[in-house]
Amino acid sequence: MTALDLPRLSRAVSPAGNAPIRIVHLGLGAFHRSHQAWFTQHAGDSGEWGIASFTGRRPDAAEVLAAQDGLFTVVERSDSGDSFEIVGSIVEAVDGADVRRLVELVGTPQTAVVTLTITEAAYGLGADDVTLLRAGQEPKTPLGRLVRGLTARRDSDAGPLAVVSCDNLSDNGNVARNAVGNLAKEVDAGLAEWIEANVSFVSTSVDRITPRTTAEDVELVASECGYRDEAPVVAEPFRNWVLSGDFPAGRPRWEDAGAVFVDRIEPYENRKLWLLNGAHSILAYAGQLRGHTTVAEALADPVCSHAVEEFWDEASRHLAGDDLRIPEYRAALLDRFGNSRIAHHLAQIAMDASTKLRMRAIPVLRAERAAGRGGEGAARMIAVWAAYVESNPGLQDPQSGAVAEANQLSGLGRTAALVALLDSELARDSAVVQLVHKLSGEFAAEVSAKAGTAA
Ligand code: CS2
Repeated sequence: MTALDLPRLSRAVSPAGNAPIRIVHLGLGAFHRSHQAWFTQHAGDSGEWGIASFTGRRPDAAEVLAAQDGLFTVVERSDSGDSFEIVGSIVEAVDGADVRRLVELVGTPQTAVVTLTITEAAYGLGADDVTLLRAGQEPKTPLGRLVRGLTARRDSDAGPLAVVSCDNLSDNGNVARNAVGNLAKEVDAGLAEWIEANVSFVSTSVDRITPRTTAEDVELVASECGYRDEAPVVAEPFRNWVLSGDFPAGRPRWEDAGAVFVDRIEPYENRKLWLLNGAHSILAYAGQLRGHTTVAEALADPVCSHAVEEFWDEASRHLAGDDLRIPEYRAALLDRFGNSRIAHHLAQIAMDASTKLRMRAIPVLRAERAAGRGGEGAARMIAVWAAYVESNPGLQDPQSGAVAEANQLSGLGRTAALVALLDSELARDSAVVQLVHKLSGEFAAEVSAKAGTAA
């Protein structure tokens, strides 16, 4: 019997999930499924909370999921083995281009929460959408589409709701508030006022390492579970969700699944963005330059792990509060990154550097310099990116044009132009530019020496 003879996962195979839609999600991808969908399934009142999840640029993920009634398998992958669970909290999977359906759902009082995983880069765009929204045409970006949905909600008097950003940005609730508010203001001042009064922007810190699903994972689910799932998602056992803000129309009891609600999110957010994501970015550029493919491989290389520890020492000085338990958090990260059964590809992490490093390197670099220190660890994160884009000029980035222009320059001018994409003030500080330049040159020289020895 081959996998094709097995029944396709659907409600005929598993009774999981058929809750009424009360959550709308923008950004249907693997992380949304291993995180928010998983937490919703594990809330004590999950039977009352179904998710309608919309894709971003392409319809594919919605088509595959819709063909299996929204159901998918979470493969929880630890060092010692895999466990499998069918998640049924996504009750409708929709092509993001179906703005009509989004408008309908956001416009109904039953919808209480809109969650977002639209990538860090998507909070900065929208100029084209202003024109489209003004002309009454269908917007193309997730936030433009959300603004259209919120217009419908105001017009139908459907009441307040919560928008929950689950992207790796510091202060993501406020970033979302400003991005949505500014877009709305350009289109309709009254709408911006309505949003200000009726939409609660919740800040969150989200965490679960979720590598891309492979053909082997699809095969594994078929052989272990006895059904065919074209869209399983693989994730580490660890998961974490810290939230701060109001839910004026209610929310699932995510705390039953381990989510934590706090008054001040900043320390948790910084801990995760700097220690986990910051280390990821160092490993992505330094690791690939040194010939590694996955996080676990890069971490096993002392040059890379030393750079991570050095950055962690710096970042930790600016993470105050005993409840953050930094030593334990760092030890847990080493375990999580070292999980060699999770093939987390460095190339996936390397993308969108200019947005990511602004959150991951710059705050630590600034804090170190304000304290009278050099900030070598944070500067090295920028330095390895600078070295990486020199040999990989095609790296996906929202500022790829500006990266290419910087690459036309040489020496300190090039380094300053790259730093300017992250922080214009620091780019004018010659000590910072010189430090990044020196570290970058040293790293590139070491890599080519290694390549020379290997040849
Ligand atoms: C990673 C994150 O791709 C990246 O930039 O650092 O996706 C990371 O794996 C998640 O934030 C983990 O929760």
